[in-house]
Amino acid sequence: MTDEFDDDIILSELPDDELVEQIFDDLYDGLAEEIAEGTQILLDRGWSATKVLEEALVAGMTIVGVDFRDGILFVPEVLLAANAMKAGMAILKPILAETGAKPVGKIVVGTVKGDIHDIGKNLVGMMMEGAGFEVIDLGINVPAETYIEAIESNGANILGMSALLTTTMPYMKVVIDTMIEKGIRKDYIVLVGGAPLNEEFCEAIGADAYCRDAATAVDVARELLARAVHRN
Ligand code: B1M
Repeated sequence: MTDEFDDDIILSELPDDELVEQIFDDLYDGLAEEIAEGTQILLDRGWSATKVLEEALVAGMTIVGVDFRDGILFVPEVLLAANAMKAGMAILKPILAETGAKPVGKIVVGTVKGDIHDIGKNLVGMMMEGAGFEVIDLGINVPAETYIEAIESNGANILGMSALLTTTMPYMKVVIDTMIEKGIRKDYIVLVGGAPLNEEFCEAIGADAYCRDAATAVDVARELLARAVHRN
């Protein structure tokens, strides 16, 4: 009888570099349990949550993205990879969101209408919580009215919008224009992010800042909030 488990890899026995390679493979194959296990092992070995996130999970997802673009992977496979990534993020979340301080500000986040990518937006939410912000997460496919209702009813200081598609990023301008029409644009800091965006786009749509990643979003939010407080 052949033992089908002969080839099983024991994640905890791999050195760090091989474990990270294995995490890339497991993410690619959408293996949520293995991703959760690998994430926990790296943390137990003293890796910081940010290091695990950047060097294992985000780096692995980048490989998935390249093969998705090149037509090697398709939507169902990428969805599995995204779910596996979320299993790792669920372990990191309490660590990234750990804070004893009272909220330094309130941010409403959401992925714009027409767009269902939420991994980057979720990361921004986690890092913001970790930095002491109160986060109101509106989820995906968010229309302008919902963003505006949420910032007003929650007394938020910041609106953070995410878009991953070149076809949905222009919707950010619709939201900002609606805020202008309502005369409330200047009452809020508007941050935008997502892989296809850049500084020029941010400027063109009238947002306050483009955040290339979640850590930048935290730094920029802190800085602009401090400036706004000093102005008032
Ligand atoms: Co999509 N997809 N996808 N997808 N997908 C991309 C974005 C794409 C670049 C893949 C590719 O071709 N290489 C491509 C877009 C091309 C383009 O527009 N130019 C694409 C496409 C085409 C599509 C579909 C149209 C495919 C189809 O159906 N034919 C479809 C669209 C669905 C829709 O939204 N209406 C689609 C669907 C999907 C899945 C559902 C399968 C899945 C999403 C699952 C989910 O999110 N729950 C998916 C995925 C996973 C991806 C890739 C592979 C990975 C995205 C991701 O999670 N990255 C992606 C390829 C890629 O980006 N490499 C791709 C990891 C994440 C941590 O990074 O989201 O960039 P990111 O977030 C970063 C920063 O950008 C920034 O901080 C984050 C953390 O550092 N940031 C912010 C993001 N939002 C921010 C907001 C802020 C601040 C910073 O506010 C303050």
